[in-house]
Amino acid sequence: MRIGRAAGVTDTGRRRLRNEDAFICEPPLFAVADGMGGARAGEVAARLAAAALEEAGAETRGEQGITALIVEANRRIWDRALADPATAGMGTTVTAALVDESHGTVAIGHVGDSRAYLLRNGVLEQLTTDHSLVAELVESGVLTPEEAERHPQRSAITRALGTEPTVQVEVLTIAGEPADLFLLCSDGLPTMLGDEEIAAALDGAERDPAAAAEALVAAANEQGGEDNITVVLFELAEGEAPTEEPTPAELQPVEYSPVENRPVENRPVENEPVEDESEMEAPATEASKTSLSRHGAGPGGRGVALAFIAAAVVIAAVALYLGITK
Ligand SMILES: [Mn+2]
Repeated sequence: MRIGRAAGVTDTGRRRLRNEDAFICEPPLFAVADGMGGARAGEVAARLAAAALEEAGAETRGEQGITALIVEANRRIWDRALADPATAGMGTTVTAALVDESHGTVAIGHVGDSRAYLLRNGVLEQLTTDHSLVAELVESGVLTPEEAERHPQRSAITRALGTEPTVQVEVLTIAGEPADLFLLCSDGLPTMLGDEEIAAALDGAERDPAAAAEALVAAANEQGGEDNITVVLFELAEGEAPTEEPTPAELQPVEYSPVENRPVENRPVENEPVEDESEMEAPATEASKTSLSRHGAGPGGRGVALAFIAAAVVIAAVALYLGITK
């Protein structure tokens, strides 16, 4: 499994003066944060959360990894609020997804009422449960989901990042399937659009994340745009995450071949056996997909030496086979 296309958009909406949402769209990490607090504290909280999450390293994985990131974000916002009275009481939601391409899983962590959805086989499913007053009232049977949507306290959340010294993160893991389309969003989207309208916008954009993100924001604004609107979309795709080790079949070190008329290839010749799982980890950014490889950036010396030996063996075998050795 690998990450396909991805896109993120944030918009102030039509009623708010400022945008207190923030997002991350840096494969394999995706997140939405919806800040709150007086003055500009909401913006500060959301951006602190995003900055903390962006420090995820290649070793950050799974539910434990996403939880650690969110707990650290909470600590930073809490510390800042203590140190700076102008931001006292600030907080933010966060909904983050961390894709593990080698295992084909998506770990999702969340706090507050930003959401994660999954569109699979044409069916849109809400993956997260809001940490909100109305969600709890629906859970306990006091409100119907329809009543919750119109409730005046529908934006009151019961859990936030940065408002307490510790935070309880809710996590879940999805086993990904090819063509899965994940959507992370702040409450400014579902407040304005029902699930059917969200699914329709995704279909209308033919599931292209960039087009779908724009379509969702436009649709939410058409319905009134009462809040900041942020959407992050990413798709999963068939195939392996790009790695730096070519398969033996791809190993054709022709530049040393005595055989003429073979096409020259610039393929990496590194063929070190994979021992360390971390070497399989491919940074899944667009940049890394379009760049040739990380050739030479890894534990290169031994790999290159082994590759040359492998190349010599292949050349000798080819030469013997073709009967052109002296
Ligand atoms: Mn909001």
